Amino acid sequence: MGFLASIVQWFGGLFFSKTAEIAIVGLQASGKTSFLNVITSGQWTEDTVPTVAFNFRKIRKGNVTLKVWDVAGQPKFRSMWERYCNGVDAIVFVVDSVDREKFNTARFELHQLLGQPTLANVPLLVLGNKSDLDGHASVQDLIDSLELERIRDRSVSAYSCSMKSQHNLDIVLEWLSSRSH
Ligand SMILES: Nc1nc2c(ncn2[C@@H]2O[C@H](COP(=O)(O)OP(=O)(O)OP(=O)(O)O)[C@@H](O)[C@H]2O)c(=O)[nH]1
Ligand SMILES: [Mg+2]
Repeated sequence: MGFLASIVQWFGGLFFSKTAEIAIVGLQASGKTSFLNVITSGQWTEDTVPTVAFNFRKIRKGNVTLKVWDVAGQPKFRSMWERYCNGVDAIVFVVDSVDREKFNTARFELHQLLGQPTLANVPLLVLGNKSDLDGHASVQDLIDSLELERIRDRSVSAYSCSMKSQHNLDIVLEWLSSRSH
């Protein structure tokens, strides 16, 4: 890149930097905190502990700043999801795509959340996590099991991914960055 171009880009980063605020929700042990750790540090760590309440981080990617709320997934914390999702640019709903016994609960909690009038129209990204493990559900399985076709008042995207192998995380980060303004 030429000197002038790099100066222009540097100023562009200062003056045209954009922000997206994101809330990550989903059942316990689906991999929300692992996601936050991987996008913050680029590193996979096995030893997460169940989140109490929430984690918050600001992450800079190029000229986009992501403000990320990672909200706890255990039943006693789920009534807090709406509060953290209120006013964000996107909701990320993480599912353990191997733990099929929990798909019904995941569907219930997802539709319950999206039914909140305060969250109307907020774009949704569904992540079927743990694609590194055998027997994981496909994206189509998730669309069917979570009844994503029923959601008509907002844009919905779904990807299969793995925090451990970082499968599809580039696409996911691009999707999040594209919510910035
Ligand atoms: N194999 C595999 N394991 C994963 C992956 N992502 C997360 N895990 C594991 O799943 C478990 C739960 O991960 P967390 O990130 O703590 O889950 P969480 O959704 O934040 O859970 P809560 O904070 O309780 O809501 C941990 O043992 C992780 O190591 C993945 O992509 N592949
Ligand atoms: Mg967590």
